[in-house]
Amino acid sequence: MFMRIDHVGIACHDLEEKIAFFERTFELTVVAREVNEEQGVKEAMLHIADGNGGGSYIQLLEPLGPDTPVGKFLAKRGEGVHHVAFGVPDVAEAMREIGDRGVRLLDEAPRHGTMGSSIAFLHPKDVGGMLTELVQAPKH
Ligand code: V0V
Ligand code: CO
Repeated sequence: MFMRIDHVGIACHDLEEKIAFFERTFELTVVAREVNEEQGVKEAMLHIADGNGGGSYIQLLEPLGPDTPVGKFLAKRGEGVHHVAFGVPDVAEAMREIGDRGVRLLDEAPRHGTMGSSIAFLHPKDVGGMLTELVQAPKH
């Protein structure tokens, strides 16, 4: 079902500062930036490698406000790893299969994700404390 790790999402207070840190420290390059109002984030994707069915990235996330998933996370836990996203061939199918296995889905239907992807989240309490995202890359 999982083809690869698509991205690791990292919560931060200052997106521009963290982009500069990742670029100079790890020699990564920003390949996309987006404000996603529905998810309450301003985000940047830094490319790491290309793989089976798509690339792998670091996703840097700055909250659009305190009452958003990343805003609440920062207030509670501070900066750090916020979620891990797995690439799947078909996000709706993966949601059905995983839901049938008893894991709570945080989305009823796939939502718009970065770079034209379709995404859905799984409850962290049902995945060993890890907020998990499913990502289907856009069809070309
Ligand atoms: C909360 N918890 C987490 C967590 N956030 N555990 C691990 N990782 C996280 N990121 C824990 C929290 O400590 C609580 O445990 C429990 O889950 C319930 O959390 P809460 O504080 O009561 O609830 P909320 O209101 O903070 O909601 C948490 C959830 C929410 C995960 C339900 O953040 C959510 O719906 N997230 C999905 C959407 C999202 O995160 N979007 C931003 C990324 P204790 O303390 O009770 O033990 S957008 C993105 O990735 C995009 C656009 C993309 O990739 O394209
Ligand atoms: Co993400």
